[in-house]
Amino acid sequence: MKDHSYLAVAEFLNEAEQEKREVIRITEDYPDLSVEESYKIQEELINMKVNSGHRIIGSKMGLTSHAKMKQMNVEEPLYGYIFDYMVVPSGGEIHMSELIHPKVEVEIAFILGEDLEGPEVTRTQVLSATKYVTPALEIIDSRYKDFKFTLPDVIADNASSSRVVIGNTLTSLNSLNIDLDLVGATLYINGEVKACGAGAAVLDHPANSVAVLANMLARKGEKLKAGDIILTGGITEAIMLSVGDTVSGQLDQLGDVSLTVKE
Ligand code: OOG
Ligand code: MG
Repeated sequence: MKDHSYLAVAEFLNEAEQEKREVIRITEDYPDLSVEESYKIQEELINMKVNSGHRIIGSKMGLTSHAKMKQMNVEEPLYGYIFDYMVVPSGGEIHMSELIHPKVEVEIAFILGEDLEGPEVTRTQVLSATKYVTPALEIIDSRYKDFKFTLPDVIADNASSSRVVIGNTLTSLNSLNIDLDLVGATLYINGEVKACGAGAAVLDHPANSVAVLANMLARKGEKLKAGDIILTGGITEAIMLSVGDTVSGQLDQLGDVSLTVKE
């Protein structure tokens, strides 16, 4: 792909999000698109959002659990960015009319108290730099037709990021009685259990996900900063949402997080 095409592809994906319309995969037109090139498209997309007045509040890892990798048929983790306009308060609403074909995931989010700079960040360093952990629901809304993509497609599309609900309870790690890999997570929709798992599903321990992120960001000279919110990735497969759904994510010792789907 030629350098000037990165911007054009980023514009195409940004418009798809704004117009709430699914589009064909970019690898249909660029079958040789590499992971490195797809992050360049993502960078253009992120700059475009920043230039239009949106603020980055954190980042996310995706495809960090086998359940997610299997569901999406992609075997490698990726990262993306979370913006202020994506945040919904716990107990709040998302609107189907603003989205394409949203799915929900239950995740463990980290809030950093110190910067983390790769390339050799370890799980132990992540844990000592972490101020709080909190339950989160991530609403992913791939801009691609039928929610189908390859790794470069989904990287360019800012890892399907769409909405994020952060729990109201912030827990410091030293007040937990169990390690985060043993934290059970259950996703309820309309009172029914739709998926469940444990923190260990995420790269053996959710803190590993933050370490991998810090180390990936180091490749382009970026670091994770104190105050950043980091979503570590869906513990279970993602579940399709419909108008009228009430969603609740419950995590051992971390508390609950919920949302309602409106028209
Ligand atoms: C890509 C984003 C995956 C996660 O938590 O694994 C993700 C997708 O499945 O659309 O956010
Ligand atoms: Mg996710």
